[in-house]
Amino acid sequence: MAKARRDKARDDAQAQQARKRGPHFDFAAIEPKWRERWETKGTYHPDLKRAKRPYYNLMMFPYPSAAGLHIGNVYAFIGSDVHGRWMSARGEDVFEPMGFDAFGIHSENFAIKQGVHPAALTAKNVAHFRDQQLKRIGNRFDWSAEVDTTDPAYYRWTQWIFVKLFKAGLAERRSAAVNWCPNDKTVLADEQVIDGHCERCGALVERRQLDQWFLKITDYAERLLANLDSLDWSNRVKAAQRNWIGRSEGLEFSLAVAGHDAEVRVFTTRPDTIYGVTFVVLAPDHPLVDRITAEAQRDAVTGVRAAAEPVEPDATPTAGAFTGTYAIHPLTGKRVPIWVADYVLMGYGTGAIMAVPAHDTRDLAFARAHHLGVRQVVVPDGEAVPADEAWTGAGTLVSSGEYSGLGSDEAAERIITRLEEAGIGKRKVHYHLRDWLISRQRYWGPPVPIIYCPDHGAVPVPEEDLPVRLPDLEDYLPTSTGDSPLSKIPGFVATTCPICGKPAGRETDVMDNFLDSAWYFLRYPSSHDSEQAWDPETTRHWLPVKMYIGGAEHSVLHLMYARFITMAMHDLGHLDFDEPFTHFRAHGIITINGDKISKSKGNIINPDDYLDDYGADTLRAYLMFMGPYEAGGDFSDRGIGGVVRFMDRVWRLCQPQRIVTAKPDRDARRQMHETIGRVDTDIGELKYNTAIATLMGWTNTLDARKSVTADEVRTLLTLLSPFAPFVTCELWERASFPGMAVTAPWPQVDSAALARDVVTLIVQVDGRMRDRVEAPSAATEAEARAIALGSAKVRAAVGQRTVRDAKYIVGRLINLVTEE
Ligand code: ANZ
Repeated sequence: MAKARRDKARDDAQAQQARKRGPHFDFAAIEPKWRERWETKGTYHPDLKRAKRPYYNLMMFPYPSAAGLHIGNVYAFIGSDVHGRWMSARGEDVFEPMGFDAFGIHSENFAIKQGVHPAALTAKNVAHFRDQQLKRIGNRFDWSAEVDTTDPAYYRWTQWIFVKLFKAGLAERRSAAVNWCPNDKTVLADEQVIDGHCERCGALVERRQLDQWFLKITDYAERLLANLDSLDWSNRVKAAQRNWIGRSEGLEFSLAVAGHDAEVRVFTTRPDTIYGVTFVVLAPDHPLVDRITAEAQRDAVTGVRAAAEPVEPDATPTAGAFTGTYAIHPLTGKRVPIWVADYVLMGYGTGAIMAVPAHDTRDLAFARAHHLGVRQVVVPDGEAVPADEAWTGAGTLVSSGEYSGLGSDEAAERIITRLEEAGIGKRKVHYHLRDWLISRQRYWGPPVPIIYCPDHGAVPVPEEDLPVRLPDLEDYLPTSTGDSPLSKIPGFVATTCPICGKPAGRETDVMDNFLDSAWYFLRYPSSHDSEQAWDPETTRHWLPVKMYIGGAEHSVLHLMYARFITMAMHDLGHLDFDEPFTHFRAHGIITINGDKISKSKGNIINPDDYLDDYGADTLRAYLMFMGPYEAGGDFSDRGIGGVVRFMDRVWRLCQPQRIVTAKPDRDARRQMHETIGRVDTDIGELKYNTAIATLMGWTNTLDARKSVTADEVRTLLTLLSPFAPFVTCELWERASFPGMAVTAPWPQVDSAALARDVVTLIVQVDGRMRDRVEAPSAATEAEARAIALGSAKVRAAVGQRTVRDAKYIVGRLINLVTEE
């Protein structure tokens, strides 16, 4: 008992201590009061049908983990909210929804670890995220539009999108060598494999040949690339997308196979190096391998095929075998050996290459390992080639027959034309982008809505029968055979063919949760619509999204998929725009005392503690003050102190007894309007840190005076409200201003007020600068002349001469012109 009491006393003292670090006003009472007020008034709920100036302000919805929101999420959401609040103050009808991306392996793996059903875990996590965390951070969320991707009322439409894509030929099932994570027991999309390892769990990924569902995003490669030019997105994200799409122009041509009635087709981006070909390489799973491999070489080739694993991008390629067969070089007629090696991938280009070791690093490494020839055909202009390296740049051709002496570009053009005319080659563009593999042999996702009929094959579930509900399974653990857990449920699998009514079986794979998040922004404005995925009119009203803010780590996954789904839905007549986000900005990331945030470093920051100790406004202002929003910043306990003092100062300054009704004098007005101008520009450019610094500076100036005017207090509270919505509303109310700080119109800069009363004039005598003098900004020419002549330096320069004329630039300069 005594110990428990002692512990409690200690805890109380600590809590007290913690509280003292925060601002002195009673934020714990102020926040719930305003939260409730905003909710009752529907302050953040725009009229989705009739809003006059719809402005869709989107942020990336979280996946609700058991650990709760982390400080990085909070940083992202608050920065986006500041933009939304600023836009709202500027008169836009801002729609700022929030939801939960709650399907997927993350949630499922965690559920398995905890021994809880994913549905139960998800419900609990969602409630915690929404009620304990998101509602406290002070964002202007419109909760009436909330979506949860695991809700059948949502995933019904995810399945509907799949059916639409299937009917349009954009979803197809095919056997493919896929990435298999032995730890997560599921396939992974190429994008989820980082340097040969599972992006999520880090396990070494295996290759398996399996039947899988793909969405044909590659049909859209060119458009996904071309449209980027017209999007106002962070440049680094556009660059990442361009790189991921990987457009590559080159030549595709065929080489005859000696002794076989066959041809090898290769793709090269360097036709100028064609005379340097010393061997040809086929991917291990290239269809020609079996046909052309000589008996004596069969074992060696089979060995390579069996071992073939995805090659890590930078690994030195050495594994390979000679097929015993030769190809005929189309220009020289010489025989070059055909090899099989795993550094050539079946999934890119033609799955076969002409190898030019003198000019390609990987070909050179392979040639060295297998003692194959190296033949230099391009010499760099001016630079010396290191003897042991491949020269991969352009240059002048040598040892290249009639093309010797030409530059790389011209030679390439002529060689392409020649092979085209000979009918064996073609100019060709290839893309690195792969089709999107969406089937998962897991439980926690929307089932792929397909039925297999013995007579009709894969038949989509009729739209009116959607959703195909995910059954409530006791045993939802993944299997190691590649079969999904749903295949263990006869009651789920057994169904009838929608076409002929004969017994049929359901597809048992579920869909990648990147499909859930590829369209959630289309659902928010229509979240209550039970008849359709989105209401066309509401969609037209609100979309495309005006501003999307999120992490750069989603550059090539989520953002590419969302663009693809939007384009496809547009082409199928369901949307009248084909790009979902006209503006996208990537926010920076937060470090903690200079370190990356990570569990292993033990430096996880729980935003709840800061909300408890400092309140939402101070946490918001501090996070936004840490650095330019697009660059991120460093979180430290020391740094937050300055923001606490700032908030306390604002609190004291804006108390009713200090506010006078007089108009601010000229100087004070100028300061106020300079502040408005700077804060407005900085918020617009997401430079929240300097906006806050400007407000701090102005607050100090105001606080040095005995009283402040109502104009100044109103302006300060409005400018600060995007960062600190609660306390600004409270002070606004105490000052008896009408309305609320968060709905007050954004102040406009009065440029007349910016003029300074006194300016420094440069005084020239006959064009030479002689002095600087202070003069009223509105001084007439005669006044300015008199003031200039008041300077001893100027008088000395004029000497005995008389001033004949003057050139006067108001506010800047006066030039006195004397007689000869
Ligand atoms: C001959 C050559 C000579 C090449 C040279 C390069 C330099 P990007 O830019 O990525 O498109 N390649 C083609 N298909 C391949 C495949 N399936 N697996 C592995 N490598 C493949 O690269 C195209 C170049 O990568 C092609 O041009 C080909 O090698 C190789 F001095 O052809 B090159």
